[in-house]
Amino acid sequence: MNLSNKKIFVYGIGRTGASVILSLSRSGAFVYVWDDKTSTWPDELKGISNVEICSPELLNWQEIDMMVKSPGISYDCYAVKKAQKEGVDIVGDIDILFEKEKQSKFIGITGTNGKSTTTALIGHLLTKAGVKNEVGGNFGIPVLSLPSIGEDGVYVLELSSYQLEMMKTASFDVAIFLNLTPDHLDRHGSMENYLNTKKNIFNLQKDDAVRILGVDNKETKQLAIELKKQPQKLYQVSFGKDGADVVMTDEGKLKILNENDDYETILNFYDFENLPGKHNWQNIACAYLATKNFMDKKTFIAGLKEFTGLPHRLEIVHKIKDILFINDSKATNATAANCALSSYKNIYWIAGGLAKEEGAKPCLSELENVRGVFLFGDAQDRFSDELQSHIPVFKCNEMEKAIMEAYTSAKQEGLQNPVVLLSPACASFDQFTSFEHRGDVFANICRELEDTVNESI
Ligand code: UMA
Ligand code: ADP
Repeated sequence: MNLSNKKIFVYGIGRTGASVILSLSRSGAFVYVWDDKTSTWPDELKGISNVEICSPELLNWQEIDMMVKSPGISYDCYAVKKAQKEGVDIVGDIDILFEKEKQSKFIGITGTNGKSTTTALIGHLLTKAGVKNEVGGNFGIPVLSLPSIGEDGVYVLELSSYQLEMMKTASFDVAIFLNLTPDHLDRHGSMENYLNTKKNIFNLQKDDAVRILGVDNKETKQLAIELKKQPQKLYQVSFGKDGADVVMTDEGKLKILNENDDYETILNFYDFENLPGKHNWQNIACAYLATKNFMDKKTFIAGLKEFTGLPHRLEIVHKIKDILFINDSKATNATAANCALSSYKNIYWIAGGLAKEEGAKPCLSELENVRGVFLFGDAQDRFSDELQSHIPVFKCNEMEKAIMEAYTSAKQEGLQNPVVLLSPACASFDQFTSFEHRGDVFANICRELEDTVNESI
């Protein structure tokens, strides 16, 4: 992609936009930029050349060669419609990286849940095996801020539906689609549209590329039928279903169908307690398949043993006597929260925030181990209505009160190995700036709680 002297409109100056502007300006393009909320330049962009702020309404669209849109900006806006009308190509940062770094290998990871964990795990395993790699994308590191890694290097990219929606040229050597459950439906409109954007990850893959698909959801199972007709190697990954190429059995074994049509046992998930919960089995299985051409089984197992998981995902942030405090702030939808609820006994569940379309109802099947739910934030009344005929509900308004009440209940009940679990099943933006902020606040309050207890002893 020769960008020298091209005129490019960059819409959005968040994390993606800032890295795009820097990269384009270094390539010799002239960049017009706009952001609906920011009227000041981020520090890293101050003083760079060939960049000018211009609103889409004032832009001379006839002279624009390309528009780069940030993933969070919907297609349903003036600038996108105008670009489409004027025949201006709308491109995302993933395609730009791919065009710049075609010589490298690309592993892409998508799905509703488990993307970040699987992405980080693959990056960690490659590093342990001595394979040069860079990890980024929806993971929080914009792809155009990643360094060039040459033909021996591997880009491991977490891809959101918003990024996949824009992708038109990137081709993944290995593409993983973990699972699909309702999320982001406000943006995509229907599960069908959500699926269609996600399955873009398999588009444009070369015939010798690898596809890894979790087939335990209705939509992904159907997709597998379509993909099986195509030449790329497809691994169907499933919890206990006969017939899948890769099976996670009830006993905790990872089994893979070999050339003789026999299932070969690769590992026992229970040997890796650093990644708790059955949902992590899916992440481990997919990471195994994605990395098996880069390392032997021994190296994989040694690397897996050392992986400690990511912050804000079932992260033990504190312990007071035998009460564990677990931060699962990244559970921003009910399916993710369900995984947490099925991973422990005697749970004092802290939930709330901005509810997704499906609310807390998908959690009704996983309440067996929940002693009570302590609610906060915008979703409090709705969650209370949905849950109160099933488990004790405590409306706490704020996170701090929810923690105090959950901790008090856990102490009073005196059950074995109790867990105070933040797994909100909601977005964070009503009371926090991000899921990380929400998780940090949770961890800090838990720590203060211990101090208070110690002081009172
Ligand atoms: N903006 C406008 N007009 C709009 C909407 C936004 O001008 O109509 C501007 C905002 O004022 C802001 C900028 O666009 O300044 C933000 O762009 P963005 O929302 O695309 O966010 P970035 O900071 O570029 O971060 C994005 C991803 N965010 C989203 O997709 C919403 C980050 O994923 C990602 O880490 C980053 O690129 C680097 O690749 C975050 C996320 O929440 C973690 N992702 C969603 C998820 O995981 O569920 C998809
Ligand atoms: P993502 O990047 O897709 O949001 P994360 O790895 O950050 O995924 O995990 C987000 C939440 O989903 C966490 O609460 C975690 O416990 C849960 N989770 C992780 N892996 C899976 C999976 N394979 N299926 C369902 N839920 C998962």
